[in-house]
Amino acid sequence: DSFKQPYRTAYHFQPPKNWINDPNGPLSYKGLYHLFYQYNPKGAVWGNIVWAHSVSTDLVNWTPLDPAIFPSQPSDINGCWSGSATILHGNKPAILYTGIDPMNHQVQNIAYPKNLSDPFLREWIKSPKNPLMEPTSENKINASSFRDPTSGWLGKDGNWRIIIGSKRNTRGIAILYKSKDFINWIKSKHPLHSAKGTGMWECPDFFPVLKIGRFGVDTSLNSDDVRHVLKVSLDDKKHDYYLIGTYNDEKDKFVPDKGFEEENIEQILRYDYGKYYASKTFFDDGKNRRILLGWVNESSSVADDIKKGWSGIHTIPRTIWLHKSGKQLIQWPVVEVEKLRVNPVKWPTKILKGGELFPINGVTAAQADVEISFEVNNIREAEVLDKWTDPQILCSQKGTSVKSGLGPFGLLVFASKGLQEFTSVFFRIFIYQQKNLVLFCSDQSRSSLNKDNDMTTYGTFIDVDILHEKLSLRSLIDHSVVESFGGEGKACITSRVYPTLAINDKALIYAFNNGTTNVKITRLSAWSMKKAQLNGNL
Ligand code: DQQ
Repeated sequence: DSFKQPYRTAYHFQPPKNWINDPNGPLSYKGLYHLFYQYNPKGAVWGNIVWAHSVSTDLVNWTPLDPAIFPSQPSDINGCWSGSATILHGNKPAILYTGIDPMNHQVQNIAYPKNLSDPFLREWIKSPKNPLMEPTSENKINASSFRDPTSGWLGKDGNWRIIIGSKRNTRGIAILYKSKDFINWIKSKHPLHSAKGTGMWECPDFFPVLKIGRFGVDTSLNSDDVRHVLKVSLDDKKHDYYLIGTYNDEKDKFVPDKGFEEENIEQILRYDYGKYYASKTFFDDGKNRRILLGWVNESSSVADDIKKGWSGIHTIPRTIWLHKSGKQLIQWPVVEVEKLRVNPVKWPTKILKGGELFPINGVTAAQADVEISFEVNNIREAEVLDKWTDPQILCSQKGTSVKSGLGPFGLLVFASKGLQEFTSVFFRIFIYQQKNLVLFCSDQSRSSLNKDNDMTTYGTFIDVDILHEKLSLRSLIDHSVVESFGGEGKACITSRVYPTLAINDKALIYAFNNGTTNVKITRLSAWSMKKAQLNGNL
């Protein structure tokens, strides 16, 4: 089976077959995690969208259930698109989602569990009052740009609030609605936030993060102890961007510290600088953490997706919190994924000379978790960068084979024995305006001999002070996905690759340094990963 399907993942979420996209309505209820997701029951391309449903006790092993929400009313007869769950008073979950009506208008609907004593929440019933929110000539909402309601949060006035993604011309908008009872919704005159030139805001997410510490907090909390995060999935860019700021709950306005309109879009933070979209968080009250889920599309051709019969996976759920600088979020795979680690391989401190390549032996290289840390001296050897350049462009111009004083150094993953194929995840150090600047790249350009794949290089700058901090990299490697965390979770890059030679037990992992100056590996820990119990993958 793995011979015919070398790209199926062993521990990244995916159903047995067909198309999947956005994670929807994640929630924790009576000791179970619920994941819903956009799913086409009829094929490996987008269409016929329903909410498929899986449950888990640990966010790693998943049990499939029947689809929870599927077209059944006029208000969703042409599709059940993305939405979110809210836990209402009395521990009652409710789901708001976008339905596509007979006129192909986007409207918002509600569904409730039929039986609250079923921890699996198998059956969902829809309100006869649906749609609860719709575009009208009065509210002037664009009927093809009105979707993806967030989880609700309670204001101090006792009213629920949600936002819905939209646009007016090219201005992206988070439309705000308020309700006393979660059924009757009133559109606010002013959006929670908007920004010109950003296009349609899909799958918005809005939540508080503690100023200090790693714990998550309830979505309704607003106090001096928190900042707020607004995430939007920009349809035009196909990336998830986030802003950190203040939520003024009297004016119902979000004011970002650095907004889209003040900054160049390349300067706005992203959850992930690779292939990653339509993410959503939820508060896990059992473990006091905020969990982020995201969709990773294929990089293969549609013809190949149809041939393999599936398309789309989700990332390993990530715990997120605010970095102590207050300037960015930190993301780290949920600790539960470490239960899959077996057969650890550890190295003593090792000098990696310029031009050296060491195989990391003893792990199943196509299904592994690798953590490596570097110490860099001789900072003066770093290349000088004269003018600011888009880091993704810098990563593709200065790929794995381009030497500099300091870097590239990092990991080669999915490498074939003769290096005909490899994906490389690396760092390169520059001096820019008298300071060190760390570039973090994922280079897919040599990942496969099959050139029908999208092999775009990804990259970002990463805010690590290499004089005082270690420069770390963790990669979760899983058959056709590499999910990399640089600088202890300061930046993430997820990529999809489809090697033709470096598959299953033919794959290798190396630590490499293609710069001219030595770097020191201060830590190398690698594990083979067991298969998770995934849907249909038991
Ligand atoms: N996917 C859903 C939409 C959403 C988009 C449709 C984002 O609700 O805007 O499958 O990937």
